[in-house]
Formats: sequence, structure tokens, C-alpha cells
Amino acid sequence: MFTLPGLDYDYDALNGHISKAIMELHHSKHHQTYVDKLNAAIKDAPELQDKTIEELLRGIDAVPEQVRTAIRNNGGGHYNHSQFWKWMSPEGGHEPTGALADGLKEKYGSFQGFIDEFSGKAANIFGSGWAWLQPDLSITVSPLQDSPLTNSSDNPEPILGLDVWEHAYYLDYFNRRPDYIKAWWDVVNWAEVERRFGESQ
Ligand code: MN3
Repeated sequence: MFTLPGLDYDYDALNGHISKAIMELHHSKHHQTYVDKLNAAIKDAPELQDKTIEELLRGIDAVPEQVRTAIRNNGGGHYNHSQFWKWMSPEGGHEPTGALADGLKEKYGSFQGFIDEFSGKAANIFGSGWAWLQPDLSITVSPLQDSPLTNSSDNPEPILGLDVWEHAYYLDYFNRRPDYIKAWWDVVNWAEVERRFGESQ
């Protein structure tokens, strides 16, 4: 049984960037639904119930076909959102420091160069999906609730990810995804990204 993780901050903590209405709906309804549907999908498959969410996604090809899509989408949704909440913080924003800052500067010319590249890729995802920063500091995108883990047993976990599903921004920004992305940088929890980058090296 998987459960909905709590947030490290209140629903209204990101107000001004991401509203309480979005945070509450996104966490208590959307994420909860992924958890419920994931649990329903593994209910009759005892061999899947001891696996971690990472193991389920990395081994998605080995999952019985009749529940594979449900686990890919809802398990992916559970994993992605569990990380996403930690990648944001009311104390977030500013710029990374240390080795991560140096690495981004080296790869993208400047911190702003990285922001522009990541924002552009996220803005251009057709329909629903996610943009990711990998431990090697490359930027990738995935459709729906896929992630670097899906379908690959050796991909490392991403160190940062951005949800660009409309449910993540529509109540605040309507169709203006680039405005949401711009506001999101103000709440990015760089301390957490730095921690993950450090552990991945
Ligand atoms: Mn979402």
C-alpha cells in the first residue's frame, strides 16, 4: 500500500507564486488519486506489493500487462509528485551554490542560460508532461507521468523536475504556461537540488 506523503509546508506557503487553491487540489486530489489508483492496480498482484515505487517504475516492462499502463501512469504520478513537493519551498528561489552552481555555469554559460534552456524545453512540451534536470546536468522531458526512471533500470533519479500539466497552473495562470514556469523558479528548493546533486556524483 502506498500512501500520500505530507508536505513540508502549508498549502498557502507558496502564495504569490502558486496559490493555496492549486496546492491543495494538486496534492489532496490529484496526487491522492494517483496513490489510490496505484494501490488498486497492485491489489491483486502480491508480487508487486513489496516493491518500492522506484523498483516498480524501473521494472515497468516486467509488470503484468493488464496493470502495466495503470502502474506506469499512476505509479509515475505518485513518484513524480512525491519529489515535486520537495523541489519547492517557501524559502526557495535565488540561485544554487557550490558544485551545482559551478556545473550549471560550465554547461550553460551562466545560471540564467540554464534557466532559459530549462524553461524553453518545459514550455514547449506538447500537452501534459514533465521537464527534468539529470545528475549529469542535461535537461530532458517526458510525456504524461513518465520520468527518467520509467522503462530504464539504470537511469539515475532526476535532481529536479517541473510538472507542466495544466492542473499545476491553470487556476492561477490559465493558458500562460511560461508565466507559471517563471513564477516556479521563485520557489525552487535549491538546497534540496544541491543535496541530490551531491549524492548523485
Ligand atoms: Mn501534477
